[in-house]
Amino acid sequence: MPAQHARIQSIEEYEEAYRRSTENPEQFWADIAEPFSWRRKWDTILESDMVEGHNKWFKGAKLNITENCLDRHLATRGNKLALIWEPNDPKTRQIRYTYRELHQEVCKFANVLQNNGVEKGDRVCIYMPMIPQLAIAVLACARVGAVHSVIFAGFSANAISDRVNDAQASVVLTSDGLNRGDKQIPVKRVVDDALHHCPSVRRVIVTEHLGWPVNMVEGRDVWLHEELEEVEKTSPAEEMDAEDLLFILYTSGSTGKPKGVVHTQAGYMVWADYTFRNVFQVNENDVYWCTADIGWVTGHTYLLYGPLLSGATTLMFEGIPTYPSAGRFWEVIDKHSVSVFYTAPTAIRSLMATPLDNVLSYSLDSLRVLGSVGEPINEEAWHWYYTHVGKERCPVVDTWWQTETGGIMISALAGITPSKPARAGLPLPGVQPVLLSQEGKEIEGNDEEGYLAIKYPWPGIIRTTYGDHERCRQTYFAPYPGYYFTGDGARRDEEGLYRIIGRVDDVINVSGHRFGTAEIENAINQNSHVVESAVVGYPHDVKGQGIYAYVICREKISKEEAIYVEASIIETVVAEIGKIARPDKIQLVTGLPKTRSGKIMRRILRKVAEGDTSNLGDTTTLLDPNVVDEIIEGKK
Ligand code: 6R9
Repeated sequence: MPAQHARIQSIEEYEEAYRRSTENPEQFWADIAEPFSWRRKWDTILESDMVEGHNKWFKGAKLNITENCLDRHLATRGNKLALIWEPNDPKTRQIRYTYRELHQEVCKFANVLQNNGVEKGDRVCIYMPMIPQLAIAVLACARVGAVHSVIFAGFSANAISDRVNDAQASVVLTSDGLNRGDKQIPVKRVVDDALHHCPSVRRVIVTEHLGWPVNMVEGRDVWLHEELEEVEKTSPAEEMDAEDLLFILYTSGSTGKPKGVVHTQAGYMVWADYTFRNVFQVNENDVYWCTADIGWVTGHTYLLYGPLLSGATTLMFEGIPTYPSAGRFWEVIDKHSVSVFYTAPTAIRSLMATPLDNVLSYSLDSLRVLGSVGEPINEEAWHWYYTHVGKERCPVVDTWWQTETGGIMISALAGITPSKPARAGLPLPGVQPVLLSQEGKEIEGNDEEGYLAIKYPWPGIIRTTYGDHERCRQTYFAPYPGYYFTGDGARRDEEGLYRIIGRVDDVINVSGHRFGTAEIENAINQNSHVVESAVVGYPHDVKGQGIYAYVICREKISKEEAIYVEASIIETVVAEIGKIARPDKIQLVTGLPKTRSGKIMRRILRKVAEGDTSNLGDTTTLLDPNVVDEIIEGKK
């Protein structure tokens, strides 16, 4: 029998765990799952069809994930800090919750949800800033068995209504407003706009945060603090089946609208906990800080579920890295003695661009482990992070994973398996990565490159795309039947460590946020000036990739008019998706390089956007090769 939630502690233990996870995966995961708190154990460990994309883990088991995040810890960790909340403005009050207090807050919120008619299986959309009530709301949904769908609070009203309608949510949780650096944003107003087009929503529960007056719709909207006045302090957790839905999280792909990635109860729980514990090597006294917003998958798995499942202390930050100064991250680390810090390369690069004193004036003594996620970390950023933040004594874990994988797939285990600049490293136990050729043949050996796919299911694998399993099958399982296809290209270096190269599909990664080029084009095309557009990514010093849009307008636009037209296009994208998808460069063109069959040759557009026009490759299949010269001349 393995020890309670044992952790891999040496390279030999890693190798042994990896071997066991491939030789007998079912026994391996049964052992890992054993110490959780189950209302009923499973009948089978895994039922899998990797051609159709049907995977069921721990079938027949019954549980509630919040009993594992909270109740299970009360006896031994009741007075331990579970959640530390650091506000946007360092001069205002931080808030701390012990496990006992967080448990009570979640129970109270769960009772509010039930008093407002939320039942097991209902979808609840959450559009909230990074305040404690967001974390509590997510857990409260899980406690009552509602499916949470968190929408990042930077998305526009249109993006919200698309997501609310796709999930047919009956309840929306929001706040009056949010702080972002020196700005304040009226969140409730955005929700009100969105809900004009959402007939399924019958209740909106509003958290007071800024104390702003908001419009409350009679019969639909209620204040959280008023609802909390009358509720009980305890709430029995709903008993869930292993494969009941836990959450939906929308993410962009190469075609169509964002899709609702679905994760379920037991597999996600086991995967979140296992990966968190082993990658970050968190100890009982650590203070762990993941800077991601709960609106993204990193916030779900590694700010909330992973740390709480492991009984760790997790820090939640409302603000941004540059407010009130570019030393804010480092100040928070010193203030709370953060020992494990997990952030994104884009944040590191933006801070690298500021004077070094911003980081050197903090001690950062408490740090022990550093993590990176969201996009490839370039060597320069890796070295800066390792040297100036980690003082060359903290291992850097470069964690590769995706919304669809639920948790970390390829990464060093801090201080145990090799960590090298620009390498995610070795796969976690349970993960069987392969490199495929375009034809789908497995590429053997090291020092090779190919499409990254996973050949065996792991507990956190995507279960479906909400309401449309065919889309899930088409996107992830049909490209190479029998494999989960990641959409990323990768290289296995001489030592067998994986290096992620980037997307091989029409997805771009801007500051760690995924967008489909088609999604941004659709938004641009909503603008009344626009006939057609083509969007590509290009290398950007801070964001990783920037958004470059080529746009054909209806009428001829003079140089003077162009400024206004471009501003209007940006406005349209902000309204359709949100500020995070704003194009960095817009080039008005009269034509796009198309083949005779009408396909846009994006390869050429990418080259021009990169500023590399020396070798555009074969352009003989173009309908009108002159278009290319015009585009090169007009490059921004
Ligand atoms: C967790 C998360 C997933 C895509 C993924 C890949 C890129 C994430 C990375 C990385 C290189 C890393 N990505 N982590 N690329 N090294 N350590 O980011 O999920 O938002 O779904 O994005 O991000 O391209 O396919 P998600």
